[in-house]
Amino acid sequence: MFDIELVVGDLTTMAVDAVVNAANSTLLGGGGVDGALHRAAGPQLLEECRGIVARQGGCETGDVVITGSGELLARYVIHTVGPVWRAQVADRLDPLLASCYSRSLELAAAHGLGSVAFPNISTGVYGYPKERAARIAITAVRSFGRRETSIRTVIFVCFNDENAVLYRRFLDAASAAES
Ligand code: AR6
Repeated sequence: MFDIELVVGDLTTMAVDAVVNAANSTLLGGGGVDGALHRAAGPQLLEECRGIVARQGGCETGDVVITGSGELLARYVIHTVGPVWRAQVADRLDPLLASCYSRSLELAAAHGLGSVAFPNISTGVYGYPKERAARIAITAVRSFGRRETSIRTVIFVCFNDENAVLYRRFLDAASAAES
């Protein structure tokens, strides 16, 4: 199991091997953390995303692509697309959100990366209930952590206190259950 850390702050300032972007399927930027990452990274990031779009189209919900990071401190950006919340089909959405986390880590491991920082995917513009999303994120990351890979540290970066409180509670409960 790798270390799982919780940070309350701004993903764009994280000095890690990869930051994960909560993108949309066009990969061409947007609001929220996506807009913040593109602004901080500069035009190089959008250029690389355009290259991916030209080669393979965009990115499906639950899928991932990797680019360089422009002017960010992080070395890479892993772009993933979370599901848009719709209560009527919640059971079909949960595995897609879990896939954002597990496939991001798979891609990071395939590149031999050691540290990855995640935002709270889908909990902003895409409207996922925060508690439900936090449980899914932590379960997916902890379950991936049983594998032997290059990854040593995963950081959940919460931008607001509501998410931070949820993550702290669920992470503490998971550690207590283990000891
Ligand atoms: N650092 C860390 N977390 C942040 C930051 C930041 N700088 N800014 C926002 N958050 P969202 P989504 C948090 O809306 O719900 C975009 O337009 C925010 O508080 O960024 O997956 C994309 O292009 C929330 O908890 O992503 C898509 O169209 C979390 O990041 C769409 O939004 C995710 O909120 C994706 O929606």
